[in-house]
Amino acid sequence: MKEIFENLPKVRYEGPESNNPYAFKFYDADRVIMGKPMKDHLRFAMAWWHNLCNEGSDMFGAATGDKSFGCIPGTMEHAYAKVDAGFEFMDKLGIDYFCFHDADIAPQADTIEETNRRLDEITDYIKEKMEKHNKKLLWGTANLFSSPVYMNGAGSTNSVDVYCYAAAQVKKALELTVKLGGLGYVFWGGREGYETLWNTDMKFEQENIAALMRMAVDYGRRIGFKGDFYIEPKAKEPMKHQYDFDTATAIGFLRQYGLDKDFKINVEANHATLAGHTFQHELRVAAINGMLGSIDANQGDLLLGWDTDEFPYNVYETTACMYEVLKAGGFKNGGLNFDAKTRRSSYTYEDMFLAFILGMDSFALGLINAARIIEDGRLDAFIKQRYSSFDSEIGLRIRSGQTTLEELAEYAVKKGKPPLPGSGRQEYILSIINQLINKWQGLK
Ligand code: XUL
Ligand code: CO
Repeated sequence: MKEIFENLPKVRYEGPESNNPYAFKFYDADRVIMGKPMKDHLRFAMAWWHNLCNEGSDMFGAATGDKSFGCIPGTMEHAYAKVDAGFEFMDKLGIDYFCFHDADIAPQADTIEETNRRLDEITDYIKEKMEKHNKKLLWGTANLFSSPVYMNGAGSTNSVDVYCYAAAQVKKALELTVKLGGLGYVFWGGREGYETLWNTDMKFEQENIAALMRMAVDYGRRIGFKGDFYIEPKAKEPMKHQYDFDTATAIGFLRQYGLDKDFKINVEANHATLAGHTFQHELRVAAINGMLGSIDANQGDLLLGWDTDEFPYNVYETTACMYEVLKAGGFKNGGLNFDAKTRRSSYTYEDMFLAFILGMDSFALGLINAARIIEDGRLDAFIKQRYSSFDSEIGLRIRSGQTTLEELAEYAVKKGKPPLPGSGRQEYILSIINQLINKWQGLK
């Protein structure tokens, strides 16, 4: 088979001193960190849509890149070429996982039957390639937002015909996910939200979304899907307000409709900042609720109010992310999916490689730093000490729910006005992080 990225090499680790643009400076797949190889901590995935489909068009201008891979777009020949390109790309970058929407892998036809036939055909080929190249499906999903019929959402639509059309797509996408041994299935509520409340029955729409998810869980489990379902929260864009605004909102929704046993959260960095949170905040909320499932690894631009989906380069952020992941016990079914695209002006095949090298090295650094912060122990010790007044008799009674407001009030009267609760030492804590982030032990 003809190589597609023929002038681009297999990317290898050369270490922090290397000036080779096509080498990893920090991602050393087999290097063991806290008892596990880097690749097993990070579980990098390629997003089919950005890497193999997106050509850089935006609201103001046409595509700058070319992902035709020598074929006519919209044909099955093109779909096959994308598979070849994707697997060659993953091999060359050393990426073990991928994620896709139904609409990314085969052109959609006018009828559901023909679309599904095409999906069956292309997934036969993807399956064959997965076995040959030893790649795995991190998660699958259905694109329930691009078609004009989804202008008012899929689960949240006002049209029962559109709702059923969406159900047909979810059913098929689940079947494909199972066929390819997928570890997860994502619901990103692209247009599940509203533009104005003056024409919207919010309760009705949310009940319908929950019902669609319930049916997906029932069907998925019936056909043998053992992985995790995910909600991927996003505050806005494309809708003015999306129902899965942030992790806390999504968890509340899952609990309200009894979906919390089957669903976890797929946290996306850029979506966190769109909700006015840090990436770390979203990860922590998911983790403390036992719902940190998977991550869409990208980065937003705080000066821009939209989903720029940049390749992550902010090592402080990747450090915070990997700290949360390590503290939560690491990924089980999830991983780091680069839901990221090269800038419109970075339109060549070379840029695709350089972007992944940037992202993978940024997360490798994040992992190294996070492990160092945990192994250093000063943060944990400080946090333990900070709450240590709760180790007292009354504190333990509060923690175990064995006290009353009256008892606490009596205690307070006896003790009198308390002293200040102790310094949070924020500046000191941040200086420890800086010290550890800049300490390249084990790296020349
Ligand atoms: C959009 C987004 C999606 C989901 C999958 O902002 O993140 O690509 O990850 O539908
Ligand atoms: Co995403």
